[in-house]
Amino acid sequence: MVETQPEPTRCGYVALIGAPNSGKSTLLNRLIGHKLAIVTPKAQTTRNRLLGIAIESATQIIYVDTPGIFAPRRRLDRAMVTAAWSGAADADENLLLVDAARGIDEDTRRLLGALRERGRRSILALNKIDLVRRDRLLGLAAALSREGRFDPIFMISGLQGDGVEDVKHHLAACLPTGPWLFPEDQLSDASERLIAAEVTREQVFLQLHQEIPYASTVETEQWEDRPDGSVRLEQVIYVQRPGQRAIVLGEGGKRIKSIGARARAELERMLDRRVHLFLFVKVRENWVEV
Ligand SMILES: Nc1nc2c(ncn2[C@@H]2O[C@H](COP(=O)(O)OP(=O)(O)OP(=O)(O)O)[C@@H](O)[C@H]2O)c(=O)[nH]1
Ligand SMILES: [Mg+2]
Repeated sequence: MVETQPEPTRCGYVALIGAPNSGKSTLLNRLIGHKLAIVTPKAQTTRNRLLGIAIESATQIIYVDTPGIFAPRRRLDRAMVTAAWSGAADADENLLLVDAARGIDEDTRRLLGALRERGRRSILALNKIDLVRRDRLLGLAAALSREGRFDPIFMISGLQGDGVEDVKHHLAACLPTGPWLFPEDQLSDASERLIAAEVTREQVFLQLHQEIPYASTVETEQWEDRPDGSVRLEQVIYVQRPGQRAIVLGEGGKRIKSIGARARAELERMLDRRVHLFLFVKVRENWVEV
């Protein structure tokens, strides 16, 4: 009789790093198979580290979505860059995303320099391949190989899913053996309250422009599970100045209604239950600088 040994479990952290807007949060959602992280066409959408946890055969893969790494100016920016680098330093593997349509821009160049200084090997994913021709991809992969230690190199579309399974299989095989660190059914370290606030912040990013998205934060202040199965949420959108409050409200409250309607629809989809959403806009000066 042959006794089969169960496959040893594996577990590890994989930091998604890259320039702002390179597609880290889109890829995180694709890897997890759920919408966890908010995604917008604007740079610097992600502000904090967010874990997305997935099981791939015997491996628990803990992905770390990070804010895009860029040259910090304001204090909030510096905190975001610190969050991004600390995510990368603690991780077992770094997965560098490069927007293949944009190529090696200034942000990516700075990031390549910083990775070289740290002397770390990274996995490279050329992302958004749905937007570029194959010959250009090969040229870009060759150029990046000269700039750092990348192994292996994947060509993916986080949005459409191409190549993402290959990334998962690679990670499942290469993370260290060891026990799983989170319960099997846990998807994230973020609370439902935080994710709900992020959904509203996503709408602020999508529906408002110029400085408003960067001058806003959203907090879920009340979360009430109702006996009929629905949930009642009160959230506050904090801005820095009274003029910004007026813009978020919009003429006759039109803008805030539209933000609330979209956020509510998205929350109902994510939570799979009815949502009553109450939004308030308050001025909290200088939150960026505290
Ligand atoms: N065409 C295409 N667009 C993509 C792909 N991945 C992401 N995007 C788009 O790129 C934009 C930025 O995506 P995000 O996932 O928010 O990028 P990010 O790297 O998390 O950005 P920050 O959090 O701001 O650093 C969004 O408009 C996405 O829809 C892709 O594979 N193909
Ligand atoms: Mg992001």
